[in-house]
Amino acid sequence: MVCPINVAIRYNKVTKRCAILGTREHCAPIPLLCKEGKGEVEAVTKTAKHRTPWTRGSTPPSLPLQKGGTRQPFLFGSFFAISLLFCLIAHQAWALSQQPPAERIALAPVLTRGLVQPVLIGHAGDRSNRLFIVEQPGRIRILRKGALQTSAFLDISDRVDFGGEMGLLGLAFHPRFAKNGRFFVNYTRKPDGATVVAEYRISQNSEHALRDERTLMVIPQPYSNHNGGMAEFGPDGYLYIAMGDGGAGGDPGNRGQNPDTLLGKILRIDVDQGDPYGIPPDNPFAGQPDGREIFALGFRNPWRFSFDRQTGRLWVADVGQNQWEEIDVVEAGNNYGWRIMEGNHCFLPPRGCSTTGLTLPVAEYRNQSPSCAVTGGYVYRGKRVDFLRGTYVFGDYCSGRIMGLPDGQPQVLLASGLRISSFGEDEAGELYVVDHGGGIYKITPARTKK
Ligand SMILES: [Ca+2]
Repeated sequence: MVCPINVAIRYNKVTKRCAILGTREHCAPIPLLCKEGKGEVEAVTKTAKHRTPWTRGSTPPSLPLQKGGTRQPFLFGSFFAISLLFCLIAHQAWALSQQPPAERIALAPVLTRGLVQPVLIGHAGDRSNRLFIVEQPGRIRILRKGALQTSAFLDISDRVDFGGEMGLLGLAFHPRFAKNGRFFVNYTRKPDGATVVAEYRISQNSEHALRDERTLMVIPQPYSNHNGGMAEFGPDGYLYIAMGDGGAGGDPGNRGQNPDTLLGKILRIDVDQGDPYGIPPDNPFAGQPDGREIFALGFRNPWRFSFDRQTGRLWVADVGQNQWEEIDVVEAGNNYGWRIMEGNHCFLPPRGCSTTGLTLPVAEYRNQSPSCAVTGGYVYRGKRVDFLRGTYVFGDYCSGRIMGLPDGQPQVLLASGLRISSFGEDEAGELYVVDHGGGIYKITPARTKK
């Protein structure tokens, strides 16, 4: 039996030991080197092949720390010795090929003034080459050929409860927007702070939308934070919506795990059927009285998600609580763990949690200062940055680090210094970074130093 495994090894500053903390399959962990970076610990995640099944629940081996920065693993019998040797060689080769996180991308300013707290950028798929920017207070602006149009495409700031994590948070254009002019927004409403998912349409002038709203969903929010916010159409033509766990800290109502509430979930609805919408027949709880809109569960605050335009895969970045920011590849019916787990780690209970039935992240990083919250991005499918093609690109709101996930391990591509509220694609698949302070930047290749 050959079973693929993902091994996460981390150096614990308290115990001064490296520990193998998780595997994604029922396979044995393989020891690798554990590295302590400058002021923080780097997570090392690798996929490897192993022939020995591992019983879930058995104690994972740990690696002692030696002074001088090199940590040598224990040997666990002859098999592990051979595995270890193989892995050390493999890891060294891998480490050489993944040379330090050089700044391999650059940012070209597209717009640095005129925007108020932008939280999203995207295109309408109508071949107009326009970019649509969502301002959190409740406006959608049009950017055409680098120029911001003075009057808003849509202004619903009178309906939007804005502040903190509340506001106009999501925008999704219907896959046939060019023909039907329909688009959808996700916002926090006045005066009660509930989440609204609503449909709008363009007017006869394609630069302006009508303010008439068709409300699809109203979801009460028990606290002002963790409103999720993203809305986007999948390759299946259904509208996907990100809902946070309702807020406070630690998900006090255990909403992420409760299939009877829409909080703490990724939802999926059919905006072309039903009134006000239909339920896709293959939604996991389609036949139940509650939770029929649920596509996947166990999320804390999945602020941003995207579909890989080539593979259709759904990438969700779920903002962590105290320690771990995570990236998930999301499939129908899966449970992504919150609040039982934060990333790959038990949250409640803090130790010995059962991971049965849970899907662990494809990557995680610590949210120690200067990092604080993951901002989900996109799998790069553009043409300008060769080496980035096929890589999931994301960032951290506080540190401003733009990271890639070339091999399951977060790698810093650029320390941007921006407050990254979102990423976004243009029609050609080029990537943009949104600075919450009021800027839009395009990701370009780094200039070669001479
Ligand atoms: Ca999770």
